[in-house]
Amino acid sequence: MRGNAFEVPPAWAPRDHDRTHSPLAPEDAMTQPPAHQHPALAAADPELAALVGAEERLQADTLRLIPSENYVSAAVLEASGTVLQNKYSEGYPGRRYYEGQQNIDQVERLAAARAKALFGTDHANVQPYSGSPANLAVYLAFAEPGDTVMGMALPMGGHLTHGWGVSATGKWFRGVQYGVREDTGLVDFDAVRELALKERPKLIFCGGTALPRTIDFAAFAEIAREAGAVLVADIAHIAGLIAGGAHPSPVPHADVISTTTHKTLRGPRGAMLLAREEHAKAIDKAVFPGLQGGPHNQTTAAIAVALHEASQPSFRDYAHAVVANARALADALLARGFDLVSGGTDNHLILMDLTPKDVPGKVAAKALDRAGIVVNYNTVPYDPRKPFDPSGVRIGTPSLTSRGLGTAHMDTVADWIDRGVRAAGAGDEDALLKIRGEVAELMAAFPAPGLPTA
Ligand code: DSN
Repeated sequence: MRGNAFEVPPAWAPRDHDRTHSPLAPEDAMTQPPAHQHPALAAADPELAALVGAEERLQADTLRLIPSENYVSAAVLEASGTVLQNKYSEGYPGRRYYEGQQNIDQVERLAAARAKALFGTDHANVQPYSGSPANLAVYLAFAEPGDTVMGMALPMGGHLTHGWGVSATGKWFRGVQYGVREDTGLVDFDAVRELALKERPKLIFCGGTALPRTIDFAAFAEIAREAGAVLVADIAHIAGLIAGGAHPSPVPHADVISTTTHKTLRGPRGAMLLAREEHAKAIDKAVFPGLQGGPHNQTTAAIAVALHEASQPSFRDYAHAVVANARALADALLARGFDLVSGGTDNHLILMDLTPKDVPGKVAAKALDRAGIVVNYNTVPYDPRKPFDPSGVRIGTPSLTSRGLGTAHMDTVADWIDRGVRAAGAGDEDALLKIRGEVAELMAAFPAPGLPTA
């Protein structure tokens, strides 16, 4: 199967011949391969360089379906590997504890200004190291140890840091948890309201890690208001969809917005906290000096680049294509008898319950990995199995969309998943190997952003 057997890749994914024969539009520069193959690294540490090279090949050859992953652009990669990483800059622009901030202050101001403009918020803190520290900063800003906090239960699709028991947020605070209805897989807002009014939490988190449906921020905001709670929208998974207009924004509804920058937003591994002006001081104080030391300036720079890319018209196309691909893939899986939590998807993510297929999620995930299809095993709501050996598999379309695959490819992807899961059940390694070859052939026709093309 070659790329030309399918629909033409969209504008954000120019093919090799485009690069050779036509000048790149500025927004297409993001798809250029890195200018070098890590020559300094190869000379200094061949063992490590070989591992990086192997990872580059793995990311090039496989169909990456983990919904929280993506391919960053060459520009984001370059920014995150700059000498900005040599600099300490505890504090905030204009208020640092170290000298020599002439450039760093501008980098951080640029990143924060771009975040505010893209999401339409009063305030942006771009220093959190990643999503979990960002969320912990929110606790520090608004709650005291022992206070009640409320979030979606982890096995229902929430996140560890939303007050789940094994996390510091569930040990140092009193976490109360809501879920989804067993019959629909959707949030039961009557139950959420009842719990919030009974428990009167300081914080209510909405959002999570395995939610295939649109988050009703307005409904959560109304409940938070009634309960006197601060509403925190954790948009880590869907930040890119929101930026691209493919999911409603929490900005008019949430007091604080927490997000990582490396999922659908397609930036470096990092995070941001966005807030109304009234909460700006509390958030900043909680991040530094409350929780962190010096920000990772090379990451801040790469976040700025990613935010610039996400403000381009082509990123809107990307965000909508991610959702269109996920819907097409969900339909193709349903047609093959797969049981999808909530019956489908509104966003980038699909959660499959493999119980009717009689294959445990972990067995399926590991078999698909051998077939060149990278997914993660996942609990499904009301899962009778344990989290380390659950019933489900979680997939998503951000990465394949970054490579330029479109809705016309989703039947093929569903077919591979179907054959892979059946091969997993039957222990048919030859079938998995055959799929791996087909996957590699299609992937070769759709070079990934940021990866060498050789
Ligand atoms: N680890 C992330 C995910 O995969 O969804 C959440 O933090």
